[in-house]
Amino acid sequence: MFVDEAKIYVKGGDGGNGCIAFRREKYVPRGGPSGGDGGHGGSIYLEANINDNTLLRYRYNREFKADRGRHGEGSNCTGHSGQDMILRVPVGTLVFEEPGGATIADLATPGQRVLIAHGGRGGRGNQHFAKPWHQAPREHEDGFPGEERHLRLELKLLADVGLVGFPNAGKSTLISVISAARPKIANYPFTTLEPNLGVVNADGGTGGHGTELGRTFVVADLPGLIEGAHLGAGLGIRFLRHVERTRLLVHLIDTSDSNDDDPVHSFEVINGELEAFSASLVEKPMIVVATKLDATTDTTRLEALRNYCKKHKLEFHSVSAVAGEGVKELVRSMADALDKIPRPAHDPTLDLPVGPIDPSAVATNKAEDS
Ligand SMILES: Nc1nc2c(ncn2[C@@H]2O[C@H](COP(=O)(O)OP(=O)(O)OP(=O)(O)O)[C@@H](O)[C@H]2O)c(=O)[nH]1
Ligand SMILES: [Mg+2]
Repeated sequence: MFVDEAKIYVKGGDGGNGCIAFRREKYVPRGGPSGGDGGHGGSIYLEANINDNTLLRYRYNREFKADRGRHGEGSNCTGHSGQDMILRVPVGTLVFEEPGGATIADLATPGQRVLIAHGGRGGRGNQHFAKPWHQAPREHEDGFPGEERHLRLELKLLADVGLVGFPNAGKSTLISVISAARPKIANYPFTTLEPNLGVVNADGGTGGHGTELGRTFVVADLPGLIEGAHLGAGLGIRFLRHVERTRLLVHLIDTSDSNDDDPVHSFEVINGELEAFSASLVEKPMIVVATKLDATTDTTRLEALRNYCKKHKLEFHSVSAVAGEGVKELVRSMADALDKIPRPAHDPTLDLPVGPIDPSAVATNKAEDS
């Protein structure tokens, strides 16, 4: 199941209380205060994990509390600190504060880690309150509470190219021939219910042993759009957030004999839906692709679309994913187009300071995987 939104509650561990104690030992009269400090509470971090691609694990499990620090003890013993907790999220997860919705972090690079809930500091024991004129202090500090927060996690897949179009346009078939992705392909609308990602190599090599790796980019195959999707028709437009971060849209239109819709009208309908989701989507560079060339004997619709694109200065391709015709050229054009479009700059204000991490917590977390 693909889950791209989750709400969680996190709470750093409370600090342990400081202790009141006095040194009591034979032959040591008035041994002085010896109350140890409380341990610090564990903190909670989010970490972008390359092996996750959904927020599913936060669907049922929403509350996370880090360990508290242990209380201080006599003989100046400091309490143990609570273990830090690391929550793994897919790369591309945005973190928002609830309520208010302020953006806290954008976990866009694999392995990136941000601190989302500080553990509370441990309280000081009575040893810290001794003064020359106050040698038997009975004061101590309680531990400080851990930070608590309600957060909303939102996954926006990180892909370079987004495939959009009507259902059955051939989006999944295209991604299956240009990448290793193997989405379900079938001759009925809404075969694809959730986005699929595929890595495409533009310059030939497969990346296998002994082959040259050329330019590579990530393509996202999206569920089909229909007229009125922004009003909830079909699968709606919610999943379009996954193309918000792409740099290039590839718009597929079936101009084969089996589809007698006016391709120019289809093109405009889909563009209208993209615009209804966000104006930024229609401003993205776009390549228009007429699909199923092998099944096209009547080329009037194909030519009408070609002319329309020429008039509107849109790059146009016609391909057959099944027969392989034009696919290589299309892939190369995608790579060429991407070369010209700069990657969006990373927003440095979203880089939260990452505090020291309890190494034992990291070790435990890794051990869980193996
Ligand atoms: N002849 C021919 N058929 C194709 C070609 N590409 C796709 N098809 C067929 O068109 C149908 C729909 O293909 P999909 O790739 O599932 O279409 P889609 O755009 O992913 O559809 P949704 O997931 O429903 O949005 C399937 O029956 C494919 O076999 C092509 O190049 N030539
Ligand atoms: Mg599909």
